[in-house]
Amino acid sequence: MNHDGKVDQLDITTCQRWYQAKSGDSDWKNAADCDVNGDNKVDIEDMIVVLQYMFQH
Ligand SMILES: [Ca+2]
Repeated sequence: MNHDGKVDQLDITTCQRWYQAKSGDSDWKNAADCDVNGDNKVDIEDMIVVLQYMFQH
């Protein structure tokens, strides 16, 4: 998410900043990194995916 090659607490923090951003927002280009499931919005589902990823690795 922050392009350091791993998922960690910093990514959670970054994505919380973009929480509820969606495709079409002026800053979507940045927020899109946090749309990990690719449904064109950043919501709780993306947070869950990130959290699961973090705990699995
Ligand atoms: Ca999403």
